[in-house]
Amino acid sequence: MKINKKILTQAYEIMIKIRVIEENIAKEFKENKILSFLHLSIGQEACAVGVALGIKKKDIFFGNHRSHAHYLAKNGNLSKMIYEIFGDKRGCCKGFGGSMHMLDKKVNFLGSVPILGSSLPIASGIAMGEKHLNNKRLTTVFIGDGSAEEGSFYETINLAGLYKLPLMVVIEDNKYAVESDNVKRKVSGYNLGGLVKKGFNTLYNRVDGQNFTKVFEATNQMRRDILKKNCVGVLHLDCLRFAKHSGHEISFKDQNAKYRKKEFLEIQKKDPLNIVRRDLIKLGLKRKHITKFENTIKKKYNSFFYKVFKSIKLRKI
Ligand SMILES: Cc1ncc(C[n+]2csc(CCOP(=O)(O)OP(=O)(O)O)c2C)c(N)n1
Ligand SMILES: [Mg+2]
Repeated sequence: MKINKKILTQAYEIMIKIRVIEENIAKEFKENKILSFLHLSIGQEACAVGVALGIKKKDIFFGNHRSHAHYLAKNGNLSKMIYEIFGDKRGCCKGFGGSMHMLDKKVNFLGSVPILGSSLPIASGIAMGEKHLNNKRLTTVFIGDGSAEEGSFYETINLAGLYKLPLMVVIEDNKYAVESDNVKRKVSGYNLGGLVKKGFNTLYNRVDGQNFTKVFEATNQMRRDILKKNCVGVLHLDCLRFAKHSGHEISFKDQNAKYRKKEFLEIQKKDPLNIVRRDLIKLGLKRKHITKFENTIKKKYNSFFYKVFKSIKLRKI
């Protein structure tokens, strides 16, 4: 499916929603209002939204430790996510899970699992069930580049490939596992695409994860190929996390991120929201209308967040 104004505007709204909600969550984390760890998706919104809009509503999602964007992109219940993060019993997991354990069956978001790599076999099991029920549903599982180094990744694409399961593994490659970069972690010449494509004879595509349109189109194509050819697919998205690995720090100043100082200035130039804005202009939307739209959406989700937040009775430690 080709991109059009309607899809791009919808994507822009969801991406702004994720950004605004996470910025507010970050503010409250700084004030010690959240008892669990916090991994923000800020900077990586185009991956979650591009994949979510590129599949079908009936398809299934699994997330990881950094899944606010996956949950919201799949249209998970926003108030229940906010309640969950703050440990309120009205949360999507009754407040027991927090930021890293979210689930919303109504929208087929079957869970975020923070133990790296562990969602892969769970997602394969679900994909096997779907195949036997002949539901023509795709199961998508998001992992990071660090998690793609876990044995479970290779076991999964082998076994799911053997059983021809309708499974798409999305790798959000932000180049870091905590503060350890790709180069330090891998043998020289490590070629993930080659391993997946040639080594495991698996469908593989690598695109710019900062660009919503590219992610959307690649997802759409991969979904069709997986269901038509009865095979597993790996979608490799190059992306940039603006936030610190864990915690509330988003800006360069706050972050004091020595491990990627030079790179961070470049990162800011690839804001996925700006890329969608630019594409909307290319499709003929007027700048002043886009600005008005942005302000309306920001206001809407800022007030939504604080309405829900104010109703929460925070737990005492
Ligand atoms: C099995 C396991 N080992 C270690 C951790 C601690 N841990 C949480 S996130 C993370 C880094 C993950 O990196 P990556 O998969 O690239 O995802 P990103 O955080 O970059 O999104 C680590 C080591 C964990 N959750 N599970
Ligand atoms: Mg990573």
